[in-house]
Amino acid sequence: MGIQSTSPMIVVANRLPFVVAKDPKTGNYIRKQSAGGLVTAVAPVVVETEGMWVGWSGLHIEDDTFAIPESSPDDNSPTAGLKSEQVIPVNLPRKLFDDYYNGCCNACFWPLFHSMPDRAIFEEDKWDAYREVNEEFAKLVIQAVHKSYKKTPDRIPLVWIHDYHLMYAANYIRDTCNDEGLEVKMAFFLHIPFPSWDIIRLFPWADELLQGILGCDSVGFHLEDYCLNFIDCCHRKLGCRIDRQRMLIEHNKRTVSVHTLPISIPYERFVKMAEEAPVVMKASPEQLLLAVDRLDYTKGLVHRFKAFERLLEKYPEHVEKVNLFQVAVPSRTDVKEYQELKEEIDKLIGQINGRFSTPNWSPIRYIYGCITQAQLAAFYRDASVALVTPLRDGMNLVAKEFVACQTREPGVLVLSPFAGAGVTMQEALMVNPYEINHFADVMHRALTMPKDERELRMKQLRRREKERDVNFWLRNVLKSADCLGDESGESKNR
Ligand code: ADQ
Repeated sequence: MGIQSTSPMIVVANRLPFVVAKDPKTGNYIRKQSAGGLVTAVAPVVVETEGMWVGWSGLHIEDDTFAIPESSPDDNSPTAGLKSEQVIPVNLPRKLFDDYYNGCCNACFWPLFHSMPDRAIFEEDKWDAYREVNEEFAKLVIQAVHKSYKKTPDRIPLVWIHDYHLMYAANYIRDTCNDEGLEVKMAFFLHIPFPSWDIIRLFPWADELLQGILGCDSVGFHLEDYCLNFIDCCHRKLGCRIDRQRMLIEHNKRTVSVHTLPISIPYERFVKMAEEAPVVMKASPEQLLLAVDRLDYTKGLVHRFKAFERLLEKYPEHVEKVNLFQVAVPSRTDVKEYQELKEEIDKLIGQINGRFSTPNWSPIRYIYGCITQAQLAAFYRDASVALVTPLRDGMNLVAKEFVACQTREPGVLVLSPFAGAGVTMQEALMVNPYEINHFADVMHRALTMPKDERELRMKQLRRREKERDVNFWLRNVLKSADCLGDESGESKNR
């Protein structure tokens, strides 16, 4: 029996749970699967509850006849059970989308919420676009609520809004539903950190933003620290009455509950993939330090390469014995800052490889691109050390995926305390990525750690991640929104 929700779940996210693309052969629209853990966990609940998913399809479509394609008969992905009527695409003009997505979400909220305010650009027209797009999403959510009541009139839908792209949508949905006499439950979850009041107040329209989030009944963050930051902001910026202990906020005569909900991964799926994946890298005496990230300045790639260079200087015994293998997924490639970061990284890798390479060995191997899930699982399984060392990160799933895939010789996780994962994954070797010298020492320690210590640490890490996987997270989300059904199969509402 899967996870039971008492409410039909209407997920609202920037992206749909799959990409819609044109089949080059037939010219028809088809679904292309995305393999994220969130989709794997949440899509079955949407299917089960006859819910809906509202999001951008990845296309700018001028053709009015566009419709979401049905899943193909051979589709065995978690979204296969989602009928096209359950998928509501948001279609936006290119310029508006660009102002909202690149101008506001990526150029302002992303750096600001990662406590890097110097990188954040505050522009009123981009904020206007953000609000407009949030309203567009909200209008489609209201249609979805109507549809939901038509299908299951006795069940109050749960509107579950995701992430920093949609912090302003809730009040529009709430007010319109109120006017139209539609009862809804509303929850919000933020996938990135929520920073302190001192950072949030730099955003010129912070009050509106906070009020936007408070339009929901329950609000979730990965860490207690993020929850407390949010509560503090509502108190200091909006003057709300708050109860820190019970994590409650009073706003407009309503009480909003705040919840610590650390996200996780489909643990067993990764174990299975690691057990089944063929070896991808040919055997060699070298030890592999693995890093997997989106190419983003928050992920600390530059600091990591510099620390690796220091390792080779300080501990020359690793020369010809160790490889740093960096997999970087292209991200936000039309933003100048990301293009510059890529150039900086290309240059740095070239310098380090030029400096240390020998005729039969280069220190850094680098893939800039996407790899398959099976390859990823094989890399995780066969690495000696994983370097998960962001400068700041809401949670970081790579740390958890690595641990799940450690099905053979136990490796070592090196983790930054500035990733949300650093709070619970205590058996990792912790390192401050800004301390380059110490970082090199920690890499050395990881590479030379005795097997019994590696085993002990990895066992604990694996046990915790197995217990608290993505389904554990989802159950807690539903519980916090007062929607968790009876898992014996009964589901009740009203
Ligand atoms: P992200 O910043 O995208 O997510 P992360 O949590 O590390 O960061 O997730 C990245 C995902 O991409 C992982 O599932 C990983 O397997 C996958 N991936 C990475 N490299 C890949 C490659 N080359 N090919 C294919 N897949 C690859 C945001 C927040 C995080 C938070 C998550 C979830 O920034 O802090 O953990 O949301 O809430």
